[in-house]
Order: sequence, then structure tokens, then C-alpha cells
Amino acid sequence: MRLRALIFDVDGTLAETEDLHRTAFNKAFAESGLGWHWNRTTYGQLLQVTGGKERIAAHAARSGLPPLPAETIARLHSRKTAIYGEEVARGALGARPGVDALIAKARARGLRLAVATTTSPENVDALSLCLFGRPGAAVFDVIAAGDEVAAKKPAPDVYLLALERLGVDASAALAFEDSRNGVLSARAAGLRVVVTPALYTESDDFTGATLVLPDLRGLPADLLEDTGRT
Ligand code: XBP
Ligand code: MG
Repeated sequence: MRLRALIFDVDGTLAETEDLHRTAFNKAFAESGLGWHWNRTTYGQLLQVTGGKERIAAHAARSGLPPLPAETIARLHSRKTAIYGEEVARGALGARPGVDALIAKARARGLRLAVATTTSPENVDALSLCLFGRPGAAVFDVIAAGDEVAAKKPAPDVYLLALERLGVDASAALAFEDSRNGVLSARAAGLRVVVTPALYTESDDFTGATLVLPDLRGLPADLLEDTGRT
């Protein structure tokens, strides 16, 4: 069967964004007077919880603190998103090696492109402008993001939403991920997954991945030809 679409995770896959997310969380916590600070070790553990709002709630629970009201979490997270967006707009990030070339090659072959991410649509837009000089909708045919689905990764929901919007069957698409939760999500949606581990996910278990590569420069050309399925 001919391959028809590529579906990209965002954080860790298109760019090494997580440390900027981490520092944006810390700035929002400092401004709010909460007194929280997530170092890299703490953040690495918290990344098992997908979604920033969910991560804030998990930290309170893990620290034995009373649960934060939903409005407080929403306010903190919205401030964190604004800080992250300002940093990204300053050009703080670059695409991971091979990302630009793969997107160009896929376009040249008539493949459709999508995003399936746990982060918010505004973060996808900010990152897309920074990495590619164009908003998300100008680079990707479909963006499935964050709170658009009931259950975030590792649930399949966001990949299923991307496939539905693409109008493509899972057997005719290929996913790109950097984390175990991402692989579980894509696999549960019936997709094959290529993994390029990122700074925070190097030690993840990528069982189920079709291929694990240091970066996308090494993607075998035949993976873009057909799906290997009949
Ligand atoms: C990564 C995530 C996100 C980011 C922060 O998702 O789990 O929560 O860490 O973004 P993916 P938000 O790799 O699937 O893109 O604070 O906007 O959730
Ligand atoms: Mg990721």
C-alpha cells in the first residue's frame, strides 16, 4: 500500500523544546509566589505525565500538597504558555537535524503532513513560526493538539483525531515520536512509529517502534515509498 501521510509529534521530535517548557513553568511558578522549582531530574520524572496542566496537578500530589483548584492550575498554565511563546518567538529553538529535509521531501512526494501533540495549538504555531518561518497551518495539513481530545498520550486519541482529519487509514501513515508515551499512543492508534529519542527520553523503552534513529537524517528512503503492508 502506498504511504499517504506523515504524522509528527512536536515536543522532542520537531525540536528539543522540553527544557524551554521547564524554564517557562519555573518562571510562572516564581511569578505566582508558589515557590516551586523543577530541576532537570524532577522534570524528567514529571514528563511521564503528559500535558502541562496534568503535570502541575501531579507535582502537587507527589509533594503531598493539597490539590490545587482547577482555576489556579489553568491560570499558572496559561501564564507558562505565554512565557514559552515569548521565548520561542525570540528564536530560542531550532529544528532537530533532518526535520526540514524530511518535510520538504514528503511534500515533494505528495504526502500529507499532520501534527499529533499533547501541547496546545498556540505552542505549535509559535514553534512552527520559529522553526519554519510559517504558522502551523501553512506547514501541516492537520493539527491535532492538547485539549482537543479527552485523553492525552499514551492514549491513542490524538493520533486517531489526526487520522480522522487527514482522512487516511492508520495503515497508510507513519508516525514520528521521541518518547515511550508517544510510541504507545501511536501504536494504540494502529500506526507504525519511527523514534528519534530526545534529551529527556534517551532512556525510554521504545518497544513497538518500527525504527529508532539518533535523528531524522538517517531515515531510510524506502520508508517513504510504501507502507510494506498489502
Ligand atoms: C509533550 C508534553 C507537553 C509539553 C508541555 O507533548 O507532554 O505537555 O511537555 O506542553 P508531545 P504543555 O511530545 O506529545 O508534543 O504545557 O502545553 O502541555
Ligand atoms: Mg514528544
